[in-house]
Amino acid sequence: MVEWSDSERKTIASVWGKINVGEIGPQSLARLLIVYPWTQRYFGTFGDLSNAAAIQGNPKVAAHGKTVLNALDKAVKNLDNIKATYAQLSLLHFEKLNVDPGNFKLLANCLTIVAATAFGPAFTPAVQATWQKLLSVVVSALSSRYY
Ligand code: HEG
Repeated sequence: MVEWSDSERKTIASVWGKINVGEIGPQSLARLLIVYPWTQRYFGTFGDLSNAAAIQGNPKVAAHGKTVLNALDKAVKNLDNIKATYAQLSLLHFEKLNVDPGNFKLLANCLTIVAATAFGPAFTPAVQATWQKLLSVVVSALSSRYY
């Protein structure tokens, strides 16, 4: 069971309140597909992913990036129950989508870099520590139903 201090809870609420889901989501997914191009294999129906500009301008990438970030809202709202919150989503990624769970970590890295760029100096080491703790709990929950 993950423990959250009052200060971590406050940091998460404050950071999440300032996140623009429509920007951070699309940018993070685009970054994943550009920096780790083998992740493109899961998005065969998304159309043109042939270069960085195509990925960044692809409306399906943008829409799905938003979907992913909206799903993170559930973690923020259920900090004490993240594993159960993502049980079904974990099963879906395993059984139906066949996503290698190592990719969750890669997306978490991209989310951190995009958030750091958006927040600038406000993304202090303490904020980064809490943000990455949240993402590691999410990654672990999304991997938890793989068998
Ligand atoms: Mg996944 C669908 C969330 C990482 C590939 N992803 C979805 C959906 C959600 C979601 C909410 C829609 C589920 C539904 O239709 O019921 N994904 C989600 C989160 C994270 C994540 C929260 C990590 C933080 N996903 C992820 C990664 C990959 C991936 C790393 C592959 C590299 N997701 C994926 C694919 C789909 C979803 C291929 C189906 C997309 C579609 O066909 O529209």
